[in-house]
Amino acid sequence: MKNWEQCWLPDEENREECAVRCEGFDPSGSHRVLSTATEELKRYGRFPKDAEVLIVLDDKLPPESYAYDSGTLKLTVADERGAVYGAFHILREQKIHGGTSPSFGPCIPDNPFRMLNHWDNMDGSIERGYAGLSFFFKDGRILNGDRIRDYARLVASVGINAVVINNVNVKGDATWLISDRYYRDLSELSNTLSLYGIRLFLSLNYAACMDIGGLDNADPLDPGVISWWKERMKEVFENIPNLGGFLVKADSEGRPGPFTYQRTQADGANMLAEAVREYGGTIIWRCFVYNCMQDWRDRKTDRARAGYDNFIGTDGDYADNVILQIKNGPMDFQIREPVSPLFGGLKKTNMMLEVQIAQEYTGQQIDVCYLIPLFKEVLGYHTEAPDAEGDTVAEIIAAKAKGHRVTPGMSGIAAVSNMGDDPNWTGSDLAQANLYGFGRLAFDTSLSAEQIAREFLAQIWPGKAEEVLLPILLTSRATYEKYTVPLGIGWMVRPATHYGPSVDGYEYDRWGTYHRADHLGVGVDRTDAGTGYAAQHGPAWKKIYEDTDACPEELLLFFHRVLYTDRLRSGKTLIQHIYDTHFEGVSEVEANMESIRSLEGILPEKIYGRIMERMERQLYNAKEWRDQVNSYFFRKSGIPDEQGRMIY
Ligand code: GCV
Repeated sequence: MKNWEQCWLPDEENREECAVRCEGFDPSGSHRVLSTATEELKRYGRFPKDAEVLIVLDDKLPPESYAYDSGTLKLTVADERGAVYGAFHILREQKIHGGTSPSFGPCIPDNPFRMLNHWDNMDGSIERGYAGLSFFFKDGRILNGDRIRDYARLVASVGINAVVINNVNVKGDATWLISDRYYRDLSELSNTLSLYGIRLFLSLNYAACMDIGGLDNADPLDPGVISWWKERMKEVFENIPNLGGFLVKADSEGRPGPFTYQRTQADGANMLAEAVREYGGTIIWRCFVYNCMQDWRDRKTDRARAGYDNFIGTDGDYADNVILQIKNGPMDFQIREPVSPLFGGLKKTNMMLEVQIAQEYTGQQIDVCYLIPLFKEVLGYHTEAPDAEGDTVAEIIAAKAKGHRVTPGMSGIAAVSNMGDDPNWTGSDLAQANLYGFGRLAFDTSLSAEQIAREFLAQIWPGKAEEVLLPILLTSRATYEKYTVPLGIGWMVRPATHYGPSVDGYEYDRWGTYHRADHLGVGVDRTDAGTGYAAQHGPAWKKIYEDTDACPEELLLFFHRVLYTDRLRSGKTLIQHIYDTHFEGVSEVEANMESIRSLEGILPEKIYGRIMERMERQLYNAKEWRDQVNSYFFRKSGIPDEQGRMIY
């Protein structure tokens, strides 16, 4: 008996299996992925009695794509992965439309890489995990079996084609993943993933040549280091089938990297890329490189600048099997940030967008926070200028942008996973929408946040529950933002855990995360007169961001220091805006709780209970945020709330 759920996937029903015939595939191949697709259709598909579904290979279609003709029950596919995605698409439509699927397609994935990054540690814990423990690792061992198979099925059903199973902070046992201690288990795990067309990636310790190789340095230009990696990669790729390559966090938050040897990030990435080239391997190199030992007194150093400053000079220096993975914003997955200026800045480098569906700073899968609206904003952002063409982040990561030279197939989107071994995979039932939505959006960036939410709800809780939950999901990001951090300034979270308010929690610390509030105002000047960050966005955006009247208001405090008495576009003073939004945020959570109460007896009891339990915690959290933020600014400014509400 499995103690985990199937989320949006169809339940197996006792019905006659349909027949599935495949045409055009090489008869001598083993076709494991194709068999997965046919199995899914046979076991879960709903077709007329005695019907036969036909899967036809069409090599004119772009990789991984598919189309379905419901009249003839013909699924035309580019390859075996296309068959899996096509099969799941049919099942999804059948579930939504009460048993029948319309024709669709051709459906062509926008992004070559559609990836999940798990931050799982080998002891079973998960860095920033809010849904239980790891299902990949336990006590230094690798797990396999039904749960992994169901994981692969679940994520492949929304189009995920690559996963990194271990934390980017690679220490201890995890460094040994590239050694014979783990080859056998990794190879089994990789085989399971490959059934659903998913490539396995591992996070790599840049200093493995020292930590497990016994070398005295990790200089990427040192011949001894180069040959150690070459030999090790040969062994690794020979022993682990279906291995796609490696994700590397170097020179970041205490992790080793090429800077120690006065080499560039490109030197480090290229050295590894050469070692994996022969095996078709890819090196995904993160741009999250900044000084985490900053002095809070220093107002010139700006963490927001760091990614761009560290990487822009290396544009064009990377091997064609390197992809730079860039977080959506220049800081760290805050509820509101500008889009990283690296996307527009790098013109000759393969790039991948990194988002986080683990809700580290956005409510930790306790508070409802549907993140697809945020991801849509990032994808739709014009990197050159608001009215430019062919320059959005979506176009850049799909290798379709003007003026960007990239290697075909070497770009895409990755999300830091929100999954764990909780029965519902994501702790919060509503957080499943972020997992579902990320996959769907990565495949088709033109889908709207609302379409995705509707699709998700229609499969999992249709009818009245869908009606009630849809507006809650769609407004949840705005609600969360209202009761937490105002106007893009970020942080104000409790250090270490990152859940709950602590306005000055990071203010006098070393992490480069300051709001600079005093008795007159709050915000960071990132114009040329301040840290100069705005200029990284190029002339058109610099002009907008530097002008307080033109700057998107939701980012005002990210770019400017503003006085509490300054008026916003609404006519309200900044301080009144802070008070009002915090009261509104809490009221919205209360209203959401009330609407969810109407689902008692409609949602399955277990799910209703789980959702309400989290809503209560969210309400408590929202009140803490409201009262701590409002009191903090009242005490700093001495300005009372115009409406005389309770501020402590
Ligand atoms: C895995 C933030 C998180 C860290 C995380 C890091 C990263 O700093 O708090 O837990 O480390 O980002 O993305 O590497």
